[in-house]
Amino acid sequence: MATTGSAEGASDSPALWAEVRALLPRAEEGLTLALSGEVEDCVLPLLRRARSLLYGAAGRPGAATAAALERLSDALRDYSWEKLNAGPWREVGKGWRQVYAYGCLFGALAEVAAGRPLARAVRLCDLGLLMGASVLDNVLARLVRALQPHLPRAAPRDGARAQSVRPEPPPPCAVQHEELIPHLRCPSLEHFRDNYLVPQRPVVLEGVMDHWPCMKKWSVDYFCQVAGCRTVPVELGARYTDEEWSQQLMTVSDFISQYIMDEIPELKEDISIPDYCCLGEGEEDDITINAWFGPGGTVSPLHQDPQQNFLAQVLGRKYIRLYSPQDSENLYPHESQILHNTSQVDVEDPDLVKFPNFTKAAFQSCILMPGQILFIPVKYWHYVRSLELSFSVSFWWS
Ligand SMILES: O=C(O)CCC(=O)C(=O)O
Repeated sequence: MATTGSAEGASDSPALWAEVRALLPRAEEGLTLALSGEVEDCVLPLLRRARSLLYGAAGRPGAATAAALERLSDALRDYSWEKLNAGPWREVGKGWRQVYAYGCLFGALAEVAAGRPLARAVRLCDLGLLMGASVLDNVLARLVRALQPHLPRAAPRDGARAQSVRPEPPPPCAVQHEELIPHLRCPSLEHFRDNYLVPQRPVVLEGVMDHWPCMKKWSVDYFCQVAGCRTVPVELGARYTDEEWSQQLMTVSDFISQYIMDEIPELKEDISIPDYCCLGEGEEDDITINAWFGPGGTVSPLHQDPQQNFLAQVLGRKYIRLYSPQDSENLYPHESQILHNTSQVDVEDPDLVKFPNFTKAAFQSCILMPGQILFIPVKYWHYVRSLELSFSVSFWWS
């Protein structure tokens, strides 16, 4: 139930504090502050001090306690931020990421305790989720979930009505002189396994996602309403191989308003894991679900991934080309470790002087329409260009 009092959703309510406080262990000893990696000794007293401030207050902490908690949060976040940015990400110790998550947690709690608008508390939780490592049974995810209903829902964009009726998708544009990826309507599990999964052949699946709520609900206005205040990583640039490509953290609203005109549970409730994933060997929890949201013209350069992929198209159309892993040599992968899964060739405008063997590589293509799911076998090279504003969901499974 929303108890918001300001445009940004105020937290000035004892009931909200009680709800938030209930997410933490009851007793101070329960909040062990255990870290799964070494950190410098000077950090532990700060963590312990923040914990005792939280548990020292009988009810909602007063203004002075909230301010002290905020200062400790700033110190913990500043210090661990340095460590997070000191070298390659894979070398950052988990302990430092947990310290950052604790810093964000204490900061978000200080915001709620101080009765301030909740947007900053939500931002701190998102930063902790993105850059930190899980603490206290993923308390940041639980906290953001508790705060979100108290935020006001963003109004639809200027002059736009929330779209309840989705526009008819534009007719498919023809892919000429190209070998088309076969299309199939709801094949049985056995048929899919024997003819596509086992021989590792791509296929576009139709009718499989018709019943997913996202097919009726998702629109740009819906994203603004449900997730407008959430912070997500955004890739800036037409393609990640470009020099000027970069990543930035920003809110969904800012992204949508700046660029169209990243772990959001409400949107996940509107999709289903395709039944075909049960043919894999991994557990359902091991499936990685990613959302791909971007304006027309966004390109994912030709690359390969180490898992099977179902790419489900919800909004807009995408032009997709697939090349078999057997053609890898003709696709000129980058030599650097970080980009070795990405081709150097600009697929739709290849430099054949530099990459003469590229013409030897055979490919299949399709225009993926809303409601269709493309099966991309393990390590199949894929190139994707959005033909208009597009939202897709990928499921990486093994
Ligand atoms: O849709 C896209 O732009 C890229 C999708 C992709 O690369 C993937 O699902 O692995």
